[in-house]
Amino acid sequence: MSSSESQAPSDSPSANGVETSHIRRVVKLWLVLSVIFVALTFVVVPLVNPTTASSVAGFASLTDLVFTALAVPVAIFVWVFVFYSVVVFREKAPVSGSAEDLEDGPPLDVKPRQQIWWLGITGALALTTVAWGMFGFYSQVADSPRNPLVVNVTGQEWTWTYDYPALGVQSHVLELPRGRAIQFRVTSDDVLHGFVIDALGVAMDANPGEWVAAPTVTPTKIGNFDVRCVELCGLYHTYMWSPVKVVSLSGFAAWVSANGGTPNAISAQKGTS
Ligand SMILES: [Cu+2]
Repeated sequence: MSSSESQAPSDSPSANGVETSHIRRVVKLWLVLSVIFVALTFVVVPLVNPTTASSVAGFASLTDLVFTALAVPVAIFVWVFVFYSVVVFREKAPVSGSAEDLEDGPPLDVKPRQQIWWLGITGALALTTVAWGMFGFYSQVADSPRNPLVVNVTGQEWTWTYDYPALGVQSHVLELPRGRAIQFRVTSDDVLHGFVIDALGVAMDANPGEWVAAPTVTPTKIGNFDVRCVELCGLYHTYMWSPVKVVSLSGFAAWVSANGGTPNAISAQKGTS
């Protein structure tokens, strides 16, 4: 006898009672696991996030934390439903005979209340993430200093080239002064690359034939960080993992001089060229 034969028809009061008790159990499981894992999120995410070493990196880190905390209950909701269904509604007796011996469960009823909740909650979550990103981007644009030091970044298989047009310097190593607003403009010479410096909260596409400019970013910590390419761009893609050095203003001026540039322009750049 299959399990569905022992159940009452779906519109009977006892079937509704059984359904309600299943839903209650699933919701309880979901709530308990969500509380545990959201709490864990607040412990683990700050540990695995990169150091925040720029004016915008803090917002990037906070976004990671908030979006993970929002996503965890959604993921647990799906997993709890799947595992509960697999365990509780499994066909327990070994299947014998033809496929016609197996019966389908009762069809699902349309429940407008559940649909409204479902659409309301998922819609609100989606709109929250959109609004979060829009306000974050707007505040970064609005806060951008007027007179950034422009760094033109070109990705090519398989290296990055950095051009500081105001300083007359070109380099394959990215060197930046602490406390000076930087504007990256990014392009590619060949295929798609992705220019990412986690510690500075910078992530931009490098598209062939197109320059992309981002809001300014001001390095706030002296140290060595990493640039990585986040588009699989060919055989030596990993070669595009390269160092970023954030140094003091005077150290940066010395580096510009050593590379044949004009350090006087570091703070004097007007507009962009
Ligand atoms: Cu690449």
